[in-house]
Amino acid sequence: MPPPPLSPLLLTLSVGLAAASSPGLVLLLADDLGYGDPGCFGHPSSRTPNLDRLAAEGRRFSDFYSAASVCSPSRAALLTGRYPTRSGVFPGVFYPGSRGGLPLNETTIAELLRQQGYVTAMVGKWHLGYGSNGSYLPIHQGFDEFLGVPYSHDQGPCQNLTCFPPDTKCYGKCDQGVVLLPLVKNNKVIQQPVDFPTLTPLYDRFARDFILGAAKQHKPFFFYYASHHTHYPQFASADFTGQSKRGPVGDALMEFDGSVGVIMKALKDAGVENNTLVFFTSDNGPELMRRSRGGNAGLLKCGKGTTYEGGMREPAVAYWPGKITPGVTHELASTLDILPTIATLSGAKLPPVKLDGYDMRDVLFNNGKSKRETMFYYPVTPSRKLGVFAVRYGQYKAHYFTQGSTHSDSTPDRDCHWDSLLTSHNPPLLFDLEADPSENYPLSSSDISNYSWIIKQIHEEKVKFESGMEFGESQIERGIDPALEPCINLGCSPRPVCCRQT
Ligand code: CSN
Ligand code: MG
Repeated sequence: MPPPPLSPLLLTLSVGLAAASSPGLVLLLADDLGYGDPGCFGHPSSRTPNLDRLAAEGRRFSDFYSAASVCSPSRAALLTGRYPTRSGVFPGVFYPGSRGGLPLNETTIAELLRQQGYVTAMVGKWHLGYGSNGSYLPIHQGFDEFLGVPYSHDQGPCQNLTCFPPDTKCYGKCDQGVVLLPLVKNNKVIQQPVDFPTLTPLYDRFARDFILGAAKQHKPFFFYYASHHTHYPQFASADFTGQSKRGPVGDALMEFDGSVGVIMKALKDAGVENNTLVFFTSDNGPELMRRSRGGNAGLLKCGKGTTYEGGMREPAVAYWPGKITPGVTHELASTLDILPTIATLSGAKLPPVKLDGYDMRDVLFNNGKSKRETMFYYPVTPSRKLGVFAVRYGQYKAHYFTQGSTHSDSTPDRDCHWDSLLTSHNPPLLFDLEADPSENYPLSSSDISNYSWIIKQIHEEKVKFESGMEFGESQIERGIDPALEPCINLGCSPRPVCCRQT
C-alpha cells in the first residue's frame, strides 16, 4: 500500500527541517594578512581576541595555502576551486577600467549554494572584475546581495579617504587618474568616494541583518566577508583608531577582528551558531614593502608577490561548535579545497569542469588525513613556457624558479626584493618544510644524491599536473577602458573627476 499523502502541515515541517539541516556558511577573508599576523599565529603585539577564540575552540591550520600570491587570482581560486590559470585570472590583478573579469561561465561557491536553496551575500572587496555596467559584479556570480568596493582601495585617489579623524593628514599614495573609489550596492554605485573610517560599521550592520534575516526565514545562508583589512593604505574606524599596540596595521587588523566578533554574535543571536561552518583565511602574503605598516609573514620567507612560503601560506581557522573538535592540524589544505568541501556539506553537485580542490571533511571533522598531497605555486605572471615555479609534495618543496617582488621589498632578506631577478634552478632548490619552514637551508646543495629520489617524485607530480593544465584566455590582458570605470553620475563629463557624489 502506498504511504498516505503528507498533510500540508507535515509538508511545511519537513521542508523546514531539510532546509535547517543545511549548514550555514561564513567565509572570512582578510586582505594581505600574513602568516605571522594574527595573535593565534604568534604575533606578539596584534590584538585579535575573536580570531583567537575561533582558533582555540576550532581547528587551526599550520599548512594552509592560497593558490596565488596576489589578490584577483587568489580570490578566483577561492570561489571556483580552480587554479586561476584555468579561469584566465592572470597576470597580476584587475584595475578599475579592466575589460575582463572572472568569466561568468565559471561556477562559484555562491552559485552552487544558491542552487541548493541558500540565500547568499557578500560584503567587502571583490576584485574579480567590474566590466561594462558592472557585468562582472558578485550579483552576476551567485550572490543575491553585495555591498562593497569592486577592487583594491589603493586603486584610486585615496588621499583624505582613509584617516581618522578626517582633518588629519592621510598616510600613503594611491593610484591617480582614475575614478574615486566607489561603494557599490548590488550593481549601483551608492557612494563615491568611499569614506573608509565609516565603512566597516556599515558592513557589520549588513552582516548582522543578513544573518538574522536568513535565520528568521529558516533559510540556509552563505555569507562571504571579504575585508579590506589589512591591505595598504591601512585604515580603521573611530572605535579602533589608535587602539592596538601595533600602529595602523594593528588597528586595521583589530577592526577586522571586531567584525569577526559582530558576525559571531549575530550567529549566536540568530540561534544558528551550532549549525554554521565559519572559515577564516587570507588572500595572499603580507605586503612587506610597507615595512612596519605592512603585514608579517612570521617565520616564513618573503611575502606577497613571491612563490616563497610567505607569499602563499596563510593563517586559517575552521570553527563549528560540536562538529569540529578544538586543535591544530598540520595537514596540507588550500583555498582550492573550500568549494568541494562546501559542495558535499550542502549536498550540491560539483560543477562539470576540472577542479583542483579536495574535499577536506576528514581534516575538519575527524582530525584525519588530507587527500591533498601537492601544492603548485604559480608566479604573478604565469606562463605555459615556464610553468609552475615551485611544487610542494608532502613535507618537501622544490623551487624550479625563484624571483623577488616589489611587494616584498625592504625586508632584510635580499631574495625577496624586486632586484632578485628570475633565476632557474636545475636541479631544483629543495627544502624540507617540516625541518626548515623558513626555507633557509636548501637540501640539494648539501647532498643532492640523498634526495634525488624525492626530486624525481616531485618532477613526476609536476609533469602530471602540467599536462592537465589548460590555460584560459587571459582576462587581465583584455586591457583597460577608462569608460568602464564605476561612476555615480552616469554619462557625466569630464571623467574621471565628474565621478563624485554631489
Ligand atoms: S592586491 O594588491 O590587489 O591585494 O593584490 O592593490 O599586483 O599590481 C596588487 N598588483 C594594486 C594590489 C596592484 C593592489 C597590485
Ligand atoms: Mg590582497
